[in-house]
Amino acid sequence: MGVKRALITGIRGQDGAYLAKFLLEKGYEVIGGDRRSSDGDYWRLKALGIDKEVKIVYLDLLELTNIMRVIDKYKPDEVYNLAAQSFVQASFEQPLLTSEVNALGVLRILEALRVFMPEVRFYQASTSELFGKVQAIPQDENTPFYPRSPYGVSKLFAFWITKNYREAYGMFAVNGILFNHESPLRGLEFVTRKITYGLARIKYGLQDKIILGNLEAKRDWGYAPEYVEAMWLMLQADTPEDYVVATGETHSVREFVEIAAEVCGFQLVWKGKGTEERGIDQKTGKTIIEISSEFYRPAEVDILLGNPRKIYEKLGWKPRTSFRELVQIMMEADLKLVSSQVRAHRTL
Ligand code: NAP
Ligand code: G4F
Repeated sequence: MGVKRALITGIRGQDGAYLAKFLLEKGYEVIGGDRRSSDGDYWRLKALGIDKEVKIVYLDLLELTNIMRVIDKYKPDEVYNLAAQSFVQASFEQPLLTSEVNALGVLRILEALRVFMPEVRFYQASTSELFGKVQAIPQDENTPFYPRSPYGVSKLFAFWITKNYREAYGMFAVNGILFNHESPLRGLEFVTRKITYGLARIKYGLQDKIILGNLEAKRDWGYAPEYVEAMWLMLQADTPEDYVVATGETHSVREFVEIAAEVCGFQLVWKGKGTEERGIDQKTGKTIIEISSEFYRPAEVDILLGNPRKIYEKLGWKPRTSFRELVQIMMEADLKLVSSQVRAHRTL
């Protein structure tokens, strides 16, 4: 068999970059779908040293004919649909756009594949947000869904339409129900990276504090490079099935802040309650964390905790990085990043 070709939508995102690197190392030819933006900056691909190795094509999930032409032209063996409006908070502000991309966008790809390449292997980036107001703890493949945001509801449609095309047309189309996964390449709007980048900037005197929302929310946080391996494994399986991908541990936003602050060298103590609560660095007496209702969600997902037993038993996948190691990796990467930004600014 010749070189395998993979099409990754959302190539400019966190997972797109790690998956592209992983597939290139496996000898794949990687076509990266980019919806096109005015900056044209592939900083994540550059950070991984693969910006020259990925063939970039313009691919927007809003436009069916665009998707059809790309699929017909490149005829990929595997399609990984990672493109999405992926920020839950923004989905409350842009519910229609979120649904156009995350729900109908998936149907557009499936329709194009049904016409041009029904034999393809298709991965849909489903999410633990489907469990939302959780109906059981921990959550596995049999736990009923109860999404809590326009994002979650849009991904619910995507989950079921993927399953429907598998059952109706016999396509190899699967859902990876991935719990939160983070890395130094995570977007700055997500809470983990907001914390590590913000603390690094405070350390270097570039900002005074970070303003957060609900510190009690709990997430099952894993390390992104390991999660893209699970995506690939799902497409190599003998039969198309849906899998939960998680660590099996849950931690609060508060715990994340505390470990990141410790790695950063702060002595964090909490004072006050609710939106009046403050995180103070005992060494300097300065407030470095504040709370604002601006960052609370209209409907919150209080706790996510996944059970990854099925993917371990059937495909041999398991997480390798602990929660503390994850925080440490992200915090150290942001300290290095901000330090290099400060040095670059000084030499200007
Ligand atoms: P991400 O960093 O936000 O990347 C998503 C990518 O989708 C971005 O590069 C974005 O392009 C692109 N995109 C947005 N609208 C598009 C459109 N209309 N057409 C084509 N591309 C579009 O997200 P991620 O963390 O890598 O996550 C990858 C996927 O997994 C997403 O579908 C997300 O919902 C899902 N997921 C993520 C997690 C997690 O914890 N990371 C967990 C479960 C599921 P721009 O770069 O131009 O904005
Ligand atoms: O980092 P977050 O924005 O991620 P969230 O909402 O869990 O969604 C991420 O994971 C999903 C998988 O479960 C993906 F499907 C989705 O695409 C995305 O990658 O927020 C995590 C928690 C929330 O409970 C939020 O209320 O942190 C809480 N939080 C507290 N303060 C905050 C903040 N979140 C953000 N973004 N910013 C804050 O200041």
